[in-house]
Amino acid sequence: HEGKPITCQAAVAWEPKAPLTIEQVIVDPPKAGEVRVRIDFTSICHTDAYTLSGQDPEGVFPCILGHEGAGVVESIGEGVTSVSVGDHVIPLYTPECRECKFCKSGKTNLCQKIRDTQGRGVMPDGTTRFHSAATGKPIYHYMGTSTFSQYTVLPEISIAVINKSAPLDKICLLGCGIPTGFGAVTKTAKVEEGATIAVFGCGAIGLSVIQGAKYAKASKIIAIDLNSEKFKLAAQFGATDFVNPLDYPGTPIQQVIVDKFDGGVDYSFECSGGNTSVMRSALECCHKGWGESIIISVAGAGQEISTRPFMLVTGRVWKGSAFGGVKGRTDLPGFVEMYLDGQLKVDEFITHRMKLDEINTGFKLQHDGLCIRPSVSM
Ligand code: AHE
Ligand code: ZN
Ligand code: ZN
Repeated sequence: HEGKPITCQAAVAWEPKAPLTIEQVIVDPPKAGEVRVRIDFTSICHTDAYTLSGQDPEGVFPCILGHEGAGVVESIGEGVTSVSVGDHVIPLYTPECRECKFCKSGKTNLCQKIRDTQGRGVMPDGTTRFHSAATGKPIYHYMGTSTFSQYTVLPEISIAVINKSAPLDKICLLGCGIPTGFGAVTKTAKVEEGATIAVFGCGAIGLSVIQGAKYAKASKIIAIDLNSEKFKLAAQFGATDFVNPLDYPGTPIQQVIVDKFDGGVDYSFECSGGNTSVMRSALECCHKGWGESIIISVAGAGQEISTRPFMLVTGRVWKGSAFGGVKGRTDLPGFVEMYLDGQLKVDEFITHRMKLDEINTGFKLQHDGLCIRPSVSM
């Protein structure tokens, strides 16, 4: 059947640093291999703010941001077989084509099938499905997802089909933050029972790391943050020890961790929101001979990390992780089941609720230390 364009509301980022404007956009029907999804809920991740700030070298404007959402399939394009109308879905900014060199390697979740076009804000055929209703001007996609629109179009390989009984206002968070932290522990680091871990930053990603470390039965989970108010939530998620670097003026935090915790941790996770000196501390607080540090957060264009090579020569390992090493179509339905079985905290991340037309408030709240994630109703 031939689909028609849909006119709906979206939050449009016309230029870097400017507030998003809520306006009518036209969303074209899905072409071959594509799916149009009605987004019911979205959240906001720091990466949306990062791109809006102008720091993202891949940022293209005007665009519709948003990559942590959930919704229902409205229509499918020609040749789509793995997704049906009415399916409940989570958009994937890391697709899973199952046929590219990366997907077949068994070593990474970083499918590269459509990475080029996704990074340029267009669909795999090089065109956009979004236009301004007022002027007809094309609007670019973002991270292949653009969840700040009531309807969005995604490649079939960028969709995880999930259990229909899961509440979309909650599990929209499984689009980025929760799997990113949890997977960094269980898939990237493969933390084993009894290991000690340190988490730098107790935002949504840090809390997910803590949750993953508890799940993996780590023996010590050290939460590190400059805002001690965050330790209460960190404790609820399973952190066992708490360190505020402000309590140790003049001593590098890596030294504090090495001294206090028997030579350092087995694994550290950097969830600082892109601070490269924290990345260095996270590496250097690892135990000599075997400690591994996982970089999770995104640093701005031109930023670099450094350490003394001696740190690596003497057995520490520096790694990174995107979307927690999670293969979205294969693994995300399982995260939803874990949540439904009461084995994965999700509700506890939601500190605020708002409507799409209040989304700029959601961005402002990110600077409030006690906002973890908003659930935004479309
Ligand atoms: N365009 C950015 C890329 C930033 C980046 O590294 N993004 C992460 C996801 S952040 C989720 O909140 C990622 O998955 N990267 C893998 C990839 O292929 O981009 C920049 O800085 O250039
Ligand atoms: Zn994100
Ligand atoms: Zn692939």
